[in-house]
Amino acid sequence: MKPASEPDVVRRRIALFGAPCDLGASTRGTNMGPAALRVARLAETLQELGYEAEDRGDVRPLLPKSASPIPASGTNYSRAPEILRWVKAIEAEANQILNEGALPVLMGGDHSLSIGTLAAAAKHAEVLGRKLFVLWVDAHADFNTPQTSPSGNVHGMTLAAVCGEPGLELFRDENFVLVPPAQAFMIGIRQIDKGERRLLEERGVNVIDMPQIDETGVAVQMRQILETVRLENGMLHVSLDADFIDPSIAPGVGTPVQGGATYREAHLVMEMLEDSGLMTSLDLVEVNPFLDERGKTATLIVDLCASLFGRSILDRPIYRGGRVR
Ligand SMILES: [Mn+2]
Repeated sequence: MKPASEPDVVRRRIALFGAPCDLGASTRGTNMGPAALRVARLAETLQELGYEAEDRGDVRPLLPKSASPIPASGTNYSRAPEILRWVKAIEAEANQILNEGALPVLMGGDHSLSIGTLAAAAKHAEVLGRKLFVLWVDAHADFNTPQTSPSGNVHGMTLAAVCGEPGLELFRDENFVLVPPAQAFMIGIRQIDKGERRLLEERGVNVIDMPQIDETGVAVQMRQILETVRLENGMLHVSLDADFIDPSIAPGVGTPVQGGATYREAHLVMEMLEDSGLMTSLDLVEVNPFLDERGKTATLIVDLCASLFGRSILDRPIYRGGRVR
């Protein structure tokens, strides 16, 4: 048997799991996300593309070992201890899947849950002696802390939590492997809070905002990111927030922002990721079926996943960088 670090092995087996939790957001409804992605035939679509794709069902929040300290109430950050119970369950599941040599796909749920998959991916990369890179595909940077966030919503703090920002220690035990901010790339960003912007600059996070995509096209930006990861022999965690895509075609999200990725831009990002062979774990988050129009958003996410896992119009290389095989 080939070791788990062999990319071919990692890519051919996919394990999906759901986390029906919406506690990290102000708007309720992403707890129905896993169900919507299942109805939109996510697992079946991947199977039709030749993958051994297994749906392991939903995780349940883990009981805390000891009573967690309750953070200052008054904002939605008071939900953090309950979110932590979900994060722990997600981390355990993703860790198990990575150890089996499969590619974990989290079906969220709101974006706070990605703390769990990122914790598992960072730990796994460290064991393999490789760097973990993160591609945050989102309208928002999710780099707030309880100090900078106007709402206290944990789904806006995910990357800050895994990058080691103060104020989010609740989510990091002594074994937590941090993601260095310089290994985090963001694409599609068009809404950043004031304090968050300062933090992103200070920490050196690589932010590709929508104006940069307008100027150069998405391919130029993606090629640079993928080349960086490839030259470092990195692992790549992709976190796809449905609000990356323009709300005109992906209306089922709690925090829509105008001016998002078009249908073709979104597919091109996916096609280049597929062509690079670099992705080792994935989140599909923030699909809110309660706000959706006839399953449009879940269907689009599954359609994007088909591109992400190999469906192509013509079998021609699109990334034009080196490929991990
Ligand atoms: Mn997000």
